[in-house]
Amino acid sequence: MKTSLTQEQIIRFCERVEGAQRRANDIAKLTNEYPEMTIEDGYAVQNALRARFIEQGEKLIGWKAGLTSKAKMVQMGVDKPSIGFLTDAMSRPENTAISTHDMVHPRVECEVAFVTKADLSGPACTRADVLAATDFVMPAVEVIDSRYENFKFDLPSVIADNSSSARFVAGGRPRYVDDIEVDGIGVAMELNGEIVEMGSSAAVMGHPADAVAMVVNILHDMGETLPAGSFVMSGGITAAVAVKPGDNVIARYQDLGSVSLRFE
Ligand code: 0L1
Ligand code: MG
Repeated sequence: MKTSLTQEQIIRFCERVEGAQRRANDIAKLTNEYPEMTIEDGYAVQNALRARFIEQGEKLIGWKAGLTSKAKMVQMGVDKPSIGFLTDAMSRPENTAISTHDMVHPRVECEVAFVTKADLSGPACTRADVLAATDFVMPAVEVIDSRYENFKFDLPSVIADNSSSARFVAGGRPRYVDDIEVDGIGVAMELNGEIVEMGSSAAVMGHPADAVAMVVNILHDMGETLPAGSFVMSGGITAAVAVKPGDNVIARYQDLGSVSLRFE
């Protein structure tokens, strides 16, 4: 990928984003300082962040597609999806309390996650390739947390902030893709016992496997592939919902069971 940022600028922005993530403090979006920042520049900062986390001992376990539904794009005022990396440190077990103190302004969203059994590579990865390489799908709730002031950003800035990745909880009932309609999974999100969001997995780019193919094709542009055994979240089906200490969230999925989280 061709970047307009120098290596020194990439490191400086990476350190700023890492500091905001580690200290859970908000920062101005990077394009305030560098309005010419491109999507490729955003990925250069994200890649530097990934290298730093791995150097610090975190393990890359997969990827996420972000901003893949109309509801999410409208909510965040952007017109294109993005990707972000996932490490073991972001994973939380079901039914344990998730602290909000180490996040700026967390929100939750319901997603379909894919676990792969074969390597996938671009540049022309398709829905069929993804489905053939999928071991199983399972429900997941992503806890996103933009480190930008007031959750306001543009695409290059949010990509640099690892597409707002923070935590995720996978659970429910894993299913083989041949046994269900992956693009017809109804979902309802309950917050403290009240349904606050409903949707269908078709809202994710028409079919969640298309979002995974997009991840693979963006990885190709960065000279990378998706290895077998990866965990990939395909993107929020509905708009994201803000959470605070004391909140209980249950995401109920047609055919895939449910995922529960609580915040403290
Ligand atoms: O997972 C997502 O869709 C989040 C992507 C980044 C945008 C946001 O923070 O809402
Ligand atoms: Mg998401």
